[in-house]
Amino acid sequence: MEKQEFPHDILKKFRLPGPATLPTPYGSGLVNRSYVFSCHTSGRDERFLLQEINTHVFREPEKVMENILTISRHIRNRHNRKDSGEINGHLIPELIQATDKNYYIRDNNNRYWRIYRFVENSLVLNEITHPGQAYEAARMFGKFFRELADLNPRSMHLTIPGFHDLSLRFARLEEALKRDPSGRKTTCGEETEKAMACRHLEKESFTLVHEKKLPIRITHNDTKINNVLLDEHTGRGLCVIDLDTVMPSSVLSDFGDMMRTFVPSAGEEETDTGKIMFRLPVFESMAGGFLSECGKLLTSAEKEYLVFGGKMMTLMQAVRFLTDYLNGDIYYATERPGHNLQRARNQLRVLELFTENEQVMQQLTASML
Ligand code: GN1
Ligand code: MG
Repeated sequence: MEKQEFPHDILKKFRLPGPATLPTPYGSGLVNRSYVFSCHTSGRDERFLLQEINTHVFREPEKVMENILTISRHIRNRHNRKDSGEINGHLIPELIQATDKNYYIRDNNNRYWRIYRFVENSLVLNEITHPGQAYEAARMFGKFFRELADLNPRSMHLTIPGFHDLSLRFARLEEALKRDPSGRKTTCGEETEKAMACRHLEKESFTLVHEKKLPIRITHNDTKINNVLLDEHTGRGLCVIDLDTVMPSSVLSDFGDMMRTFVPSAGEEETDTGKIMFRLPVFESMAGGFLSECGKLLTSAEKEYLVFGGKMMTLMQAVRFLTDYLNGDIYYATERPGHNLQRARNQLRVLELFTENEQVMQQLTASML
């Protein structure tokens, strides 16, 4: 992402409660850019999160915002009906309305902005250090999944077509290898070979989709550990964030991305693959937390393929990082040469660990259902 100057007048286009401070960069997302600022109102400061939507990734930002509003309204209506005060009433963060009544603005340079109310007293983890965190975080994603289970997937836009389609991701990798636009193909032979050796997973996932074995649900599609907020004092789940990719997919997307980011002892930025260990207790807590909320809802095929989902999502992420490396780092934010290749290596190692430990995970999930 190229650096652009920050437009100072955009805050005026939102219905904020008072004069705002200058937004400063915040967070570590690989796609959107975020800033935090505060407003002074009734003798205290309230914080907000300003985000610029990456329109290179989200080609139709209006549809992304429509999806977020659809699920926000659905969740709010459900809560009003049941009067469930759980999780302090907010499972997802609150959007601030713009003066034109939309919940985003488009500035003069065609850049899209939105503002969320900041979730205070919250903690973002980049890595799980304790199984209890895995339980709580996964419970939140399970709750999110359950809350959306009675909303028609057809009411949602497919904002990134083929987002979790492993066949499409492999096709893009092959295209990048063929074009080799940055002349890097010879530097990633081993990683390419490793990824290609796992293509049986692609065939399996193709069959799953093709034979419609798994129901289409509304899923989060980015259930990384740092996309859930925990209460900084109690450690209880507070809020699910990063709702841009909420769209129709299968449960494999959400269970799989949790498994990919929760279970390894080191995160996707770890450069020393020797430090990545498989953590069964974390897997157990994660699966327990997720299933405690939505286990009853899942079909037997969904349950059977949960662990496969973890392998599929990890391979997909390896393929995506590798493809971006070959393409010259145009999708993911990178900080150094070879960054995406290192990430791909990391993910390939995680996949190896998952394959080695597949049976025990499968037994564990079966015993929970
Ligand atoms: C991106 O925006 P962020 O950093 O949460 C990506 C995910 C990947 C993830 C890898 C829209 O998520 O799909 O899993 O990076 N989001 C998009 O860390 O491509
Ligand atoms: Mg994201």
